[in-house]
Amino acid sequence: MAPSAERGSAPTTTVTITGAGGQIGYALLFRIAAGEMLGPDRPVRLKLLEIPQGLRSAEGAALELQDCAFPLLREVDLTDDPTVAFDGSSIALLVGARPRGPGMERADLLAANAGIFGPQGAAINAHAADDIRVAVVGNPANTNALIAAASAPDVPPDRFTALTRLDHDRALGLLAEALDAWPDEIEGLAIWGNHSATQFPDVSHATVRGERVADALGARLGGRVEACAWLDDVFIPRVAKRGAEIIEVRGSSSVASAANAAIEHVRDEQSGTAWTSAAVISRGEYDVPEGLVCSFPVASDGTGYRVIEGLEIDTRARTRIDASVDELAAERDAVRALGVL
Ligand code: NAX
Repeated sequence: MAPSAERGSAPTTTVTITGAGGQIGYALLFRIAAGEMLGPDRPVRLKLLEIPQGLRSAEGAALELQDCAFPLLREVDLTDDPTVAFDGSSIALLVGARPRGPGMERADLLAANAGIFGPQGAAINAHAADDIRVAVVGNPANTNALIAAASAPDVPPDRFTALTRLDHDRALGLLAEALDAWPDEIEGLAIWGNHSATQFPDVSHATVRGERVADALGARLGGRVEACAWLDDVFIPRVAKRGAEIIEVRGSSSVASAANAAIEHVRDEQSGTAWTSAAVISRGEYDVPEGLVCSFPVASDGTGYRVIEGLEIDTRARTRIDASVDELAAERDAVRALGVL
């Protein structure tokens, strides 16, 4: 117990992080405690959930948090019990997940993660605060979010989202490099579909310094045909496979960039944004079947992500979106076949 958990006038926000003893957890905790996710005027109470084998590592992180003497950090609790971890939680970052082991089929992976995200959804349903918002990072993120939401029938489904912000930021970074621009000079980029190799990083509505990205690329690469070829053959596969590229070069998976994207995802949902990408539960927008957790271009007025509607989708984009949505539907069907949904 902290000496004076309710010190100061601003109410303390309880943030739960699962998998807190892992790599992304370690990259997240200090930035959240420093106020980079919720802002410099919102004190936080961190609740760290781990499996028993991960508790020691989370405990070490908690000691380091204490050593930072963050003024906004009111309390740090560690537990391996989801009912304790989500008690009173207003924001939950579900990072811990079961990775694919050797010889594991997709159905085994989905089943193993259903065994994590189902009980966590149920614990959120029973114990979280009324204003709970859940962001799923652990893979397969979209379907894990679907399972958690289905296990929390009393929580509005739109409170559950999954992270495709890292894909969005990867696309922005690579496009900025190709256009010799700053990332914040590019607007209107979107990630559609699944956080997987089938995702569709879409520049068809994007502009750079007010000029259509397609035109700017054409001017740099020698024409529209060349620009389309670069998008299809270089940009889209490189964004979709960036995680594998990082593993190959760095020798381990994306960590700091994933934590950064998770912080931006929650920050923008809470403080508002006119345009970014996030996976949200489809209400049938753009003919994506209702109930799938699909990445769309989204906006937030501070009360949650909403799909930006009314964008024109050409046949090329439609084919790519459909391929990724088909994969999401197959994942949902596989989970249904396990009797989880
Ligand atoms: P680590 O293996 O370093 O950490 C995962 C932690 O989760 C471990 O400490 C483990 O003990 C814990 N854990 C496992 N089951 C748990 C449970 N039931 N309850 C609580 N904790 C549990 O992985 P890390 O590099 O941190 O990655 C975490 C997840 O993020 C992985 O599933 C990874 O695939 C996913 N990613 C998602 C990204 C996205 O954009 N959506 C990008 C980065 C990352 O690949």
